[in-house]
Amino acid sequence: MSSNIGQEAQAAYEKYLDAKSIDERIKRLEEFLSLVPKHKATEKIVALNKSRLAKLRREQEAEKIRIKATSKQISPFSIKKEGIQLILISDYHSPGVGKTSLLNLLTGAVRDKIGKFSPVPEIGIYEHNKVRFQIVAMPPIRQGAASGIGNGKEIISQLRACDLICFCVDLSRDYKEQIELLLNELNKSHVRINVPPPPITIEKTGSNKIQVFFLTNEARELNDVEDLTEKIKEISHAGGIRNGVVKVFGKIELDQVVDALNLSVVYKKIIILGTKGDLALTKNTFNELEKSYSNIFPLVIGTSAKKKKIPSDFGRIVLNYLQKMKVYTMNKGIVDEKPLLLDNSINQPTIRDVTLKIHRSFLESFDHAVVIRKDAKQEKKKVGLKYLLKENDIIELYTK
Ligand SMILES: Nc1nc2c(ncn2[C@@H]2O[C@H](COP(=O)(O)OP(=O)(O)OP(=O)(O)O)[C@@H](O)[C@H]2O)c(=O)[nH]1
Ligand SMILES: [Mg+2]
Repeated sequence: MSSNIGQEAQAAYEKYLDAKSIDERIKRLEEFLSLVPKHKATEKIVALNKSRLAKLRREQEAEKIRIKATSKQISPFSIKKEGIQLILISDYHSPGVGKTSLLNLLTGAVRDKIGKFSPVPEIGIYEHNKVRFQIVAMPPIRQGAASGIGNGKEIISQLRACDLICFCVDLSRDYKEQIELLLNELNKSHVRINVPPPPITIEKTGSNKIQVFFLTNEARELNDVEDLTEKIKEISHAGGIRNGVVKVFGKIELDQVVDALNLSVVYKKIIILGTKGDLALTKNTFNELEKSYSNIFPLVIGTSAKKKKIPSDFGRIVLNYLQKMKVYTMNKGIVDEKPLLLDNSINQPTIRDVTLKIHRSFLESFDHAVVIRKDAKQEKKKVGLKYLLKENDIIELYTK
């Protein structure tokens, strides 16, 4: 840079050369241009740097647009979970089954979106007996969603994390077509439906090859345990595990060993919500559907958003289906209005589960608990961590 630009401008120019970000470079270059004396000898330098500045501003603008576009792409599908999350889905090829209408019926949200195609998730909160349910109406699922078609990856990744998937099936149209498409895409995405996770765990270890342990009586009583052990070892080996501990807790099939090795397999509970139950012949369709899919879907609920019909205790039905037990905590004699939901699907919950649900520190500093059970002989009881809980128990924890 020539010496006739002055010291200050020279210093600003050097700062510009050192600047890392676009914003910083723009700022330094503006500074330089304001400091450099404007005359014939500096004309070219000024022009050159004005052009540089314009280019930087264009780059800055493009960067802003890019950031905005990416955040827009991510945001509608990454839903912050709240309460018990229910996701409504349907078959794209049978448009307008009534998901947005059901969401509106349950939560009062999105009234103005009914009858319009929903390209992004719509969300509302439904409350039943102080339990909050987040209801999400997803855009419908296209054929090929499992391989990403129609935001398939984003939709399915949300389904994998939710508490309950609700297939919304229009009862006035071919129900089989709608259900089969959804089943097919979920199956391809390794989502197992309405079956408990297999009673087997596989953990990798550093050495000792593959060891198999049968840990319950049910597991030990399986036919030909030795043969099974060999097969499990072979499957694990083929699945890339050279060293590991396999624990079997109950009756298992070999397919389940393969599933246990595949981390992308998830186990989800799914119900069917039959929609438009006010239309002609839908009663017959409902009965037929319920019967023909009873082996996969133990719970099918008929609804009509038009007639505002959905069971008034829908929340309780969902909690039962998810095998959630409701208990209440108490602090200094005041019972919390909001229930605590405990998982009652595998083992009956205990006080220990309550401490863990509230905060791990409660388990470490636990002394005893007092349980109030309204219909029990002894209504109030001092108990320990292993005490088995029942629905509607009131619990006060005491720490050391
Ligand atoms: N007769 C009748 N019509 C309904 C019912 N529920 C929804 N509809 C109508 O069906 C059409 C589609 O309803 P939406 O709730 O927008 O359907 P959707 O599943 O959200 O549709 P997409 O967002 O396109 O997937 C609208 O015209 C609704 O008025 C119902 O219970 N009975
Ligand atoms: Mg909709």
